[in-house]
Amino acid sequence: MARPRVLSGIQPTADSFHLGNYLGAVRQWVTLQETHDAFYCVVDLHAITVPTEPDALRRRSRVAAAQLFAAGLDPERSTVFVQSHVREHTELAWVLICLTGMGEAARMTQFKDKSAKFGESAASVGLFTYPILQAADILLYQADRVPVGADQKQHLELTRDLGQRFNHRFGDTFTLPEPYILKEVEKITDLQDPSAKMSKSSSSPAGILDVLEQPGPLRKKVMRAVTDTGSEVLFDEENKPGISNLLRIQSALTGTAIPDLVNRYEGQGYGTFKKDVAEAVVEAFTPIRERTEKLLSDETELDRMLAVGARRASEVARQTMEMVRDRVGFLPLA
Ligand code: AQP
Repeated sequence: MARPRVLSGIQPTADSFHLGNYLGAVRQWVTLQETHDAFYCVVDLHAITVPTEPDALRRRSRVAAAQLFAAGLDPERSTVFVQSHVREHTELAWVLICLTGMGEAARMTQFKDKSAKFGESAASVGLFTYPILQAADILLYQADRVPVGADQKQHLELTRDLGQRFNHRFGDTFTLPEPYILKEVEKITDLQDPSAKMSKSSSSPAGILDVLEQPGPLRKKVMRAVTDTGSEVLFDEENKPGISNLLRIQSALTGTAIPDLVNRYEGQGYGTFKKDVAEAVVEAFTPIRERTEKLLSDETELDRMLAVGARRASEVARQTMEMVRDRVGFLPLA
């Protein structure tokens, strides 16, 4: 029997992924390649929905791809590619845009949050249609599952709605995907503001732990993470959001259940606990940083690996788009 298919993407919007991207998404991607037919892309078309400098985009796209391989994606088992290399993403997005209501798109909270930064009238139409391009990314590959953090739940619902609408109007074409969200790591929060998600674009440097950061700054940031009043290491999202976030991180990185961590640090205060969290972060990130640096030292080879991924992805995307063109009523090219 064919393996279920998984697809996910990550934006090349910074010079490093952060701990939220890693725990909420990339680490799951690595696990899922064992049991799924896996497609993972660096979504550079999404990155240009906010102003982007061309050289930075090129650099960050390679850095993103290198981190994916360095984190454990195996090019033999996973199809890793850059979104703009597969033209069908934008083509399908257009068809889906024409099926989306204005009100439906306007309800997407990520647009509201991100456009608030520029002022709604200065935000691009691309930012407004971002979730529809994301729906195209997923439906194009007939994905069964999409591993993401909690922030993407609403976009996944839109993807299912659009897939269903297309199927209903034009005949069965798309697989309807299920989100794959690990509750324990669905939202890693900012170290300085535990009410906000850790984010490439909105966290302050002190609030974010970058995968490619050196051990020194990583340790410092964990030690300076906002903690809550009191001195006991307890999991209490409401009254101790800072410590609870660190417990979630420590549990995910060491595989130790949160109640066991709470027992271990009983009576020890925040200092010892934070030191151990810092070590767990350094231990997880150091090998990924070293492998990323190695991959980036040979751009020709990295670009070749991405070209292999793009060819495999294009094969699937082309088949889906052929079906879509025919069903929508576009004339075949004679
Ligand atoms: N804090 C987080 N906790 C858990 N999962 C997270 N993800 C992002 N932040 C957290 C998940 O990482 C994947 C890739 O994210 P993305 O780069 O496509 O964009 P994003 O969700 O918008 O992440 P950022 O860091 O906030 O990026 P910018 O600032 O560029 O928009 C997704 O699966 C996401 O859920």
